[in-house]
Amino acid sequence: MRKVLAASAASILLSITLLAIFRGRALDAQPPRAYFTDVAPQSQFAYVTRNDYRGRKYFIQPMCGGVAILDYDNDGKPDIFFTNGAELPSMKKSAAFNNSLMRNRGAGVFEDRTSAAGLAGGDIGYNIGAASGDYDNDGYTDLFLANARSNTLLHNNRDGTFTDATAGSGISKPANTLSVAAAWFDYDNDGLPDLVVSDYTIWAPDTDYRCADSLKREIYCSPTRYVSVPDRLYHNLGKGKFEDVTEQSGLGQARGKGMGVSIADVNDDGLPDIFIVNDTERNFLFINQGGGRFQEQGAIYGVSFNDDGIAVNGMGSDAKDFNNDGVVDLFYNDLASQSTMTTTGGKICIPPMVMWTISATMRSNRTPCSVTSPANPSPTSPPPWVSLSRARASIAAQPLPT
Ligand SMILES: [Ca+2]
Ligand SMILES: [Ca+2]
Ligand SMILES: [Ca+2]
Ligand SMILES: [Ca+2]
Repeated sequence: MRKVLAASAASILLSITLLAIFRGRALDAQPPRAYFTDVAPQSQFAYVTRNDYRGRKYFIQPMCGGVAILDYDNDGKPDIFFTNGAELPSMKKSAAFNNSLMRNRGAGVFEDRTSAAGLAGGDIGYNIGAASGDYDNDGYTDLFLANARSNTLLHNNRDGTFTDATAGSGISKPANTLSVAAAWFDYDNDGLPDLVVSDYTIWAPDTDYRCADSLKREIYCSPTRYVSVPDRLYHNLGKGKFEDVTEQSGLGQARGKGMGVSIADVNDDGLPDIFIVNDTERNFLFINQGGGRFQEQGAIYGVSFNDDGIAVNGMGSDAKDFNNDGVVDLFYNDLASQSTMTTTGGKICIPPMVMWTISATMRSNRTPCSVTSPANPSPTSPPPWVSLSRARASIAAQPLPT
């Protein structure tokens, strides 16, 4: 009975939420329904995400497969870069593990320019995350790859090719640090994009733990088996040189298992702040104090834990003003159990699209976010709502029951 009541309450809540959405659009002409068509067959995608799972479970396999969107050739059409894994345990990047650069030719067609851009192969190990940014302000977007082993800085040569510019750049890290994601942002507003990298643990194939369930089936070990590490911040000195300012900036004082990175000025003081989601540990919100210093204030802003006070398996994240109230919101994903969006105004709520996928019993004690009409909606075009798309999965010895 309790379950039925909970489900009913959830249905009512959803109805209210949907009413709130449509009320904001009532005076608009019927907006086009958002939908997607799979246009991949129009292009010749050779890329396949490969984590090299061949019966032996290495801890990093589930982390494989990052993506960056960048217009690398400045033709006005955004191109796509995918990362890929490497052979395990050798970490060798044979052709099957190439990353992929797909050039946008328009009309939904992409061409594979990985080899032409000089991005095939290379002894760059197991690549996980990718972040695009024009770090040398030459007008062409460059790439950073967050890797197991050394990270990689790829300079855009302005002729359709890239050069590995890692050596001598100062972008280094303690040996065997497992990096997952990164973001370019100018934390000191000096005009030079700086780099923050989320780091997860210390890991190498030969120190990979092996774990089994009660039936002695091999499983991926819990993240708690691995040590936590600080995320790293690199100050851009210009001319392709960076200084690791992890310790003096304050980031080094917080140790976690970093996954998704989002940049936003959450307190509207003109200084960009850093949100880093951690796997099985509290999330970090590094508030920019100016002068190159950050303070971790996730608890003060209510984003350290989910709204049940739990440190979840934080995965990806994003920062956008989803309800058009002029204040940036933070979103993060965990494994296939729940998700939380927290507004920076201190109000904790769940966006309506996320509520659909939370179990009925959990929905009943959560609050839907208020949804307001965007400022000055155009009568002829859909309002500028941001959209949220997310992918979730879980890790299990056997397939999850449907
Ligand atoms: Ca392009
Ligand atoms: Ca550049
Ligand atoms: Ca800077
Ligand atoms: Ca700020």
